[in-house]
Amino acid sequence: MLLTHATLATMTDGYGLIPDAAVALDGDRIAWAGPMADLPAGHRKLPEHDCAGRLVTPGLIDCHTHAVFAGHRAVEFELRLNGASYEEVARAGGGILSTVTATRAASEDELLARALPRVDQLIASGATTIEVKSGYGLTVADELKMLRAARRIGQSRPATVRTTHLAAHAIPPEYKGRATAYIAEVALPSLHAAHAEGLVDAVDAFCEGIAFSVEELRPLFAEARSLGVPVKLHAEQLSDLGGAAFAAGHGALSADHLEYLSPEGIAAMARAGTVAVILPGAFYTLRESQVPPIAAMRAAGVPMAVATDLNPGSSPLASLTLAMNMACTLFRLTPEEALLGTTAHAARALRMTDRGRIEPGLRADLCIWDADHPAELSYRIGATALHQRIYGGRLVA
Ligand code: DI6
Ligand code: FE
Repeated sequence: MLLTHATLATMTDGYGLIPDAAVALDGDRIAWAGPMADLPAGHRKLPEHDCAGRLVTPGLIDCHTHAVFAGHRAVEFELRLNGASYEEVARAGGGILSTVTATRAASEDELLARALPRVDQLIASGATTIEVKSGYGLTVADELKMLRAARRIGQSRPATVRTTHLAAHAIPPEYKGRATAYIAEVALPSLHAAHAEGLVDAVDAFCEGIAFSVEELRPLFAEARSLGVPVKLHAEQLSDLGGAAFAAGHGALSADHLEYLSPEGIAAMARAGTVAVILPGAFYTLRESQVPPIAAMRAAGVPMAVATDLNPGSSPLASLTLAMNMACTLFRLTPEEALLGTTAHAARALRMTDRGRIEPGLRADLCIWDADHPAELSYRIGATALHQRIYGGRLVA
């Protein structure tokens, strides 16, 4: 296929804008991209798809979601707006553990069926690659069930799914006060079993006062390293526990959230090349007031990605373009940084070197937008300007 008359944002150097451009696709790969006037004769005979001046970008990448879960937390949302505190909600059986209870009770098929409509919303906002974490099972069997359901999303939809083991997300009631035992008896065995089944693209954990400390996570990250699996970390979301520096010390692909990131954490991430994944949906939902240190990360050259954090508690957000809008308005990212955050930098956060930019040899995952400038993707609130996606070289909805 040959895309013609595209306004191309290659994302190779900032936006990497090319007006009146062509993109030649060969199977599931990009064969050539550049100005129409320079199109090599060999590509001119390909079946043509006229973009009529529309913006064409790499397919968007959501590098942080918890899209597999059962139940919802809308009632808890309402209780909080009627004055209940987060603690009261938790005592009444709400909070993250209510999602764990619902997820344990659901079958793998049910989890898949509930995840697909959410994934369809992400796809409708331009996603072609989606990362999905476990972390609501918290037993060996239930973590495996979540990861198997997550893997099947990629077989059911035209999108690539990366699965992340997040057994160290919360401490279930049966391990209350025994975080170290939980890591030894559930997190490590579930990692081994899931890795043996080919279900683990990365290992993640929640480093926080209400979850796990750096010391408690050491054995998990050591095991991930010995299995050759990359790590990432939910770090500095609600407080500064030194999680980002700990993760960077393990060569982490990313550290995520980062509202309370310290200058030492920034320096460690810059040294290790760890991507900062910015999650404005959780900031917004929790009415957080501490903004991540965007200017300092920018100055230190830390690459920033933007993701939805799609989950039932802190971020029921299923639009990547809305996440980009929030990153700009709430965190002062530029629209160019926001789009790098859902393309080139998101690919890096997933260690996927074959996507996120429009360049010969990379995967032909593209979005065609009803827009003529890439800033429009971040500028609109909620409405999506997606015209069509191309996934693996094929036009798809
Ligand atoms: N940080 C979050 O914001 C989510 N997980 C995490 O580690 C919250 C997940 C939930 O509330 O269900
Ligand atoms: Fe998260």
